[in-house]
Amino acid sequence: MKKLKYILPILFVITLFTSCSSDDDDPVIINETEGLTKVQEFTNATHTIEVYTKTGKFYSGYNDISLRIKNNTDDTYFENYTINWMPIMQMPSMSHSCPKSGISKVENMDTLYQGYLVFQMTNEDESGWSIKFMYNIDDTDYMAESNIAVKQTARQNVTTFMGSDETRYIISLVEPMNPEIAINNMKATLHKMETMMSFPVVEDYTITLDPRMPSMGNHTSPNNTDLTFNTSENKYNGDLSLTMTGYWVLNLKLLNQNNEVLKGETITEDTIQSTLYLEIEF
Ligand SMILES: [Cu+2]
Repeated sequence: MKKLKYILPILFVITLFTSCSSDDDDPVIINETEGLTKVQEFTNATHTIEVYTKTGKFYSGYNDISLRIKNNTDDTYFENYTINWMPIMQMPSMSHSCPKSGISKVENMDTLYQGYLVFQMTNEDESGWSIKFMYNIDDTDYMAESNIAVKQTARQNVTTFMGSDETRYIISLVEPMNPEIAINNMKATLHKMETMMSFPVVEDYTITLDPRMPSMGNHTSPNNTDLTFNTSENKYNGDLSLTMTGYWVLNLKLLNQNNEVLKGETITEDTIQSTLYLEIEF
């Protein structure tokens, strides 16, 4: 009995040690959808595409979207395939798509794929949009399609506008999602509307930033920086300084590669808001 007293703790320590080691042959089980909430499933005869976001909903503006494809016959998830999507908004007289990324596998994950969509508008009852997925598993093409619900956000986190170059652009707010009283890392997307169905990323422009609080004499904040294009993220990055909680207007100007202003105005005593802006309230 005395011996057992010592052997048990030793065994326990050995177990701890072996279960913590990450040898290649024992698979580390991670929940790949942790922190995500399923929005809906797209089902066809053979597969179920599970679509996830952080909130479990689609919103107007920028949406990070994750997905995985389940085999309906044995409930396993596929690890290698190619997939693309076509979001469509059906309007009374015409239909159009929206800015979108490609869909690629999340680094260090087996089953989870990721991309983004920017819904530039939505109907009050959340209707109008659908997504069609086209994908290929082991040299066979498949398709799954469904209507989706897109909620309108309270504040303007996306804006569609005509530039002075007669091109229609879309800017969406990516970050901060949870603004703080601090210098926030601001990210935005910039796409142009080439056709109703094609919205390529616009590179190497500049988006100037002047955040203001209309309720408090339209004061600004120190240490903001303009947004410039980041090649690795394919988005625009800058610093957004927020000195207090409340409602802020992020006044913007869009400049092309020659620094010509395509849209927006400098804030002065007479011009209290740019015609190009986003909103934040926190
Ligand atoms: Cu529309």
